[in-house]
Amino acid sequence: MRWLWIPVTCLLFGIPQPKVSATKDGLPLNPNLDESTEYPLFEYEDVKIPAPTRGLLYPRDSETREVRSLDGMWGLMKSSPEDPLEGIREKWFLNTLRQTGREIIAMPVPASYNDITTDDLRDHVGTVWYERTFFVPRSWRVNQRTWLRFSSVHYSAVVWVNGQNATSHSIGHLPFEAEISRLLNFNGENRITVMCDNRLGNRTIPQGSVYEATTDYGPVPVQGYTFDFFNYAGIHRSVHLYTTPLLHISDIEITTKLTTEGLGRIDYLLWLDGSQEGLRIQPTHLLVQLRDRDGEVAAQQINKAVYHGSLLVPNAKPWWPYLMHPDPGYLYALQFELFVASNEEETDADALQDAYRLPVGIRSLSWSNDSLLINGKPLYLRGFGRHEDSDIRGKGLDNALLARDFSLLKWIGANAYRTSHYPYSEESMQFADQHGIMIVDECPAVNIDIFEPQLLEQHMSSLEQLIHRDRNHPSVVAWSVANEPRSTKQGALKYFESLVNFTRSIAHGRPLTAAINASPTTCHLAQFLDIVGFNRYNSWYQNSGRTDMIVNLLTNEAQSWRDKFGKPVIQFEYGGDTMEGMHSLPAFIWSEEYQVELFSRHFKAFDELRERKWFIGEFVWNFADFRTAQTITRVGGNKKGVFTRNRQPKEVAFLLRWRYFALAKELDQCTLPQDLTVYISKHVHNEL
Ligand code: BDP
Repeated sequence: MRWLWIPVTCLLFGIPQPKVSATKDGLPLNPNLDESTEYPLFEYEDVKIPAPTRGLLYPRDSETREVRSLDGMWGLMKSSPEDPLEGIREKWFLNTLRQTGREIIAMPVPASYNDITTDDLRDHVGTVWYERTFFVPRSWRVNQRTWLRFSSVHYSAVVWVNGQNATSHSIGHLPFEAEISRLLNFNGENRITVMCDNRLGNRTIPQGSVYEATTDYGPVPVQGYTFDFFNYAGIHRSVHLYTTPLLHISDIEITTKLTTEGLGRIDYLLWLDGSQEGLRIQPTHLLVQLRDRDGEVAAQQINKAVYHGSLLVPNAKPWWPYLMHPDPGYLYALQFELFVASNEEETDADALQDAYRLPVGIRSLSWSNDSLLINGKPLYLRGFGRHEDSDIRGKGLDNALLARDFSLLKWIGANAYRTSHYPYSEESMQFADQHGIMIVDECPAVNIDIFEPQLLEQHMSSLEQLIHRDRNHPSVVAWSVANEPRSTKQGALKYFESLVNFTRSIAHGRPLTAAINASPTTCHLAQFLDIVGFNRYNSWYQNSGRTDMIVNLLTNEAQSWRDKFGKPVIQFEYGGDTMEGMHSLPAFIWSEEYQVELFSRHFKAFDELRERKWFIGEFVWNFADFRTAQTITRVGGNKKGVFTRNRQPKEVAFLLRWRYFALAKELDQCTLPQDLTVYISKHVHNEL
């Protein structure tokens, strides 16, 4: 029997279900999938375009708003894998989970739940229930609205506050929120209950399939998936409560430009929410101030139009990527103050209705058929594919790890990374803005395979939510619509044409790309993109052990992508698994020496390609070792990291550091770090 399931959120709220035929819906998506199977082409006229997301501004304190973290220890209870919806039937959310009489364990938030305990929770398939209590101050009752915001729960979540449904969401790695003012108890304790479901099916992003394994103890559901990272689950990022005034700024969209004369321009759109019943407050005007790093006002205006406007910034300090300028990642604070006053110029504290400050980098981004440019200067991206992954906490947000990763990125001289294979934390996007690290921002569509309209709707929604979340970040230089989809299949053509057309309509000034592993002659996706990205494992999955074939194979392939599509080309993945501490001279696969040799031959190919002008970047796979599902090709996980899982360098890290700084010096005249070379002898100057 195959475990046929539909998203819990649909069951609960009566969202109409797609017609499910057992045989078709049950098409397996697991490692045994027959790659040659072709599926019928679908007519996409019926596909529902996702409605624009609104709200979800990152929670920030201000004189009109208060933010509280609900991070910390929560309680967690598993439901039976054979009956994941029993808690819904039995209404577990109406009472404390303790009332069920089952075991409740302490579970940190944020964290994946998988690697915290010593039992079978790691491989649990189905639902788990989280719970915690909290208080809110009485002052929040008067003229305030209270919002509950989850930065990410993987894969889907249903949320209750004091037993009443507050919200639900599916697709991991993306934020969601709800106003909960009416559900709160201001005179005592409050309780949040979250049901989290980790199951992936044919219509989830990414796809997977739950099948039944026959074990010595009877049948058990098992989650199958083809992507190469562990399907960690749980409340992965922070949970916040925050308040807003009754009428407040609910959403902001900005676009920046920089002229060659150094004049900056910020266009903004604002959304206000005053949707509470009986609310009759009308804003009179908006005071917009742009403050520089020292808090000085660089530009300002009073705007009676409120919902949109433009600021001109003379002598703007541009946002530059790391190593392209001595002062990279320059951010201003764009301060919006909304007034309800008798006089349309009045800006005193009593008339202030709401205040929100958005960090803003001023830069222009443009692209052509040959290049990608920031502030008119062509970019050469040098960086990594990465994962949010670490020991014990899995995919849980960890600020110490985040800070360490950015130290390493800067130490090694990288100027970019791709958020392979899903949106990364909002905190990491803010870090990237601050440090000038450019982001190729990828949606969670990894290895998608069965191209159906319902999948397309989810896929479009994941991109819509991602773009909505990240469109104001200066660090985002491209959207990646997928990683290694089965883009040679017949159904892929229509699917990707629809997907890309939709994404282009909301792309907010960024080019579209993807990480493709098909070939230029068979791929149905590349023709729709602005930048062609490919993944290729020369001398690893192909021609293992033969580093002497890399230069020809790689330069020929890149040239074919260029010849076929006439677009800028980038390599998003190359690399080889390397066991830290394993040595072999001459080099042998899995040794540190082999990784060094393999990288060095790629550098040679990249340098030949750079001369052809349309080759715009090189990304290593991967920044650090990471956990995968259990398979005989992975020793404790994927070991293609330049750094180990606990963020220490392998031998290749020092070579890559030379390479990235050499490129930065050649292209952007950066100063080399003092410790790039070590003293050897007075006759040898190991300098670039
Ligand atoms: C690529 C995938 C990536 C894998 C990598 C590998 O995009 O997710 O981890 O291969 O096999 O095809 O190491």
